[in-house]
Amino acid sequence: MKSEEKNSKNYDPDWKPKNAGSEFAVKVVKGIENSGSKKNTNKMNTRTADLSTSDFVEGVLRNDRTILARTITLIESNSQKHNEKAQAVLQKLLPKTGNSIRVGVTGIPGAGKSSIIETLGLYLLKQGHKVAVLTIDPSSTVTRGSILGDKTRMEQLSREENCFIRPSPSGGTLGGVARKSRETMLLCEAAGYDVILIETVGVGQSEVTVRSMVDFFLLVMIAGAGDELQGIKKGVIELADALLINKADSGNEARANIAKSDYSNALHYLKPSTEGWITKAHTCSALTGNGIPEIWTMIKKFSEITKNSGVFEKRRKEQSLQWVFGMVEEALLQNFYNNDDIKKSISEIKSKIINAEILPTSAASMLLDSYNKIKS
Ligand SMILES: Nc1nc2c(ncn2[C@@H]2O[C@H](COP(=O)(O)OP(=O)(O)O)[C@@H](O)[C@H]2O)c(=O)[nH]1
Ligand SMILES: [Mg+2]
Repeated sequence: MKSEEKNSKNYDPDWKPKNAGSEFAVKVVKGIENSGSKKNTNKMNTRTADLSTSDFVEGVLRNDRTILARTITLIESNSQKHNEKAQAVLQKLLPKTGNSIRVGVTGIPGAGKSSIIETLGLYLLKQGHKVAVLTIDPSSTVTRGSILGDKTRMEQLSREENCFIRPSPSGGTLGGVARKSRETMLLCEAAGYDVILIETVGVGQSEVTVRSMVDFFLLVMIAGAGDELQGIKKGVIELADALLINKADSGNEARANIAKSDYSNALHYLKPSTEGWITKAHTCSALTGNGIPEIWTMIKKFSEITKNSGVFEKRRKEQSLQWVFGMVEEALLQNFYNNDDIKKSISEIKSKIINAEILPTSAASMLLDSYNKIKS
């Protein structure tokens, strides 16, 4: 792997099947990581330096997969120089974005998210769609692109010419990971992918983040495991547009149906995630494919209903605003907490707060006052 990486700009992803030949279409372009290795950064510089903004733009528009992957690497870079170029590319591509249905898939590890994406993805390709699969995993700072630690699940899908799979960007906060994924989503749309599937790891905040970037949100569950065991909170169920009880196969069908009716009952008392749409529970099997075409029928129906009512467009607009202010908040917080004077004040004030020598409100005022002084 090492020498292969050295000699080629692209390398095969971890999940490439052992005996796959040239029909294996997916390549991964090495991204910028928090590995501390200068070598990587230099490599990135030489690789991107020879491409102009219009090279990137035109490459993405004609769905040149290598250029698309390189453009994603460019937006994932943390360097200021790359960032400016990335923004210029995105700005030019903006009119070509938005023409897709964006679907988020969440659920605990092992529920079958990747398997469902693979079965659904293959089905969609047969229907003539072009499918991009992204993953969001804020914890994958060093794994360099294994899909949420599961290397085998999308073997078939990753061989397909009309499918583009991009693992979670590495490094940084959830906000940083989400920004990169949002921009990657736009690039994929500009390249003509009309279904974007985003897999998330269920680690609290990431579901909320993915909900804020998709049109339709699927929650994958398994029968027989209690809610607590599945780490599924009421709040997460309320984010979902559909609940999928997966693995309804191999003698597990009856339990899946019981879970389905349990959740259906519970859903009556919860607020639906999308205005004008009733969230329902369904069973499916990624293994046999049962219930998978129905997921797509449901998503199409959802799209039709929400587009007619204006809810679809309204949500996308709100998401854009949320995105902007989310980035502002993230930048402000970083600016505050990374400031040396503030760091010093915080460490001084901490013990006073803990020992109840000072009121929390006064402590907050003091910190903000000193921040305002630094800024003025
Ligand atoms: N029997 C059965 N097993 C499944 C099904 N879907 C996934 N699995 C298995 O469950 C495990 C976890 O699946 P995976 O897709 O990696 O889950 P993820 O962590 O949610 O992405 C794997 O061993 C799959 O083969 C299904 O529909 N039926
Ligand atoms: Mg997975």
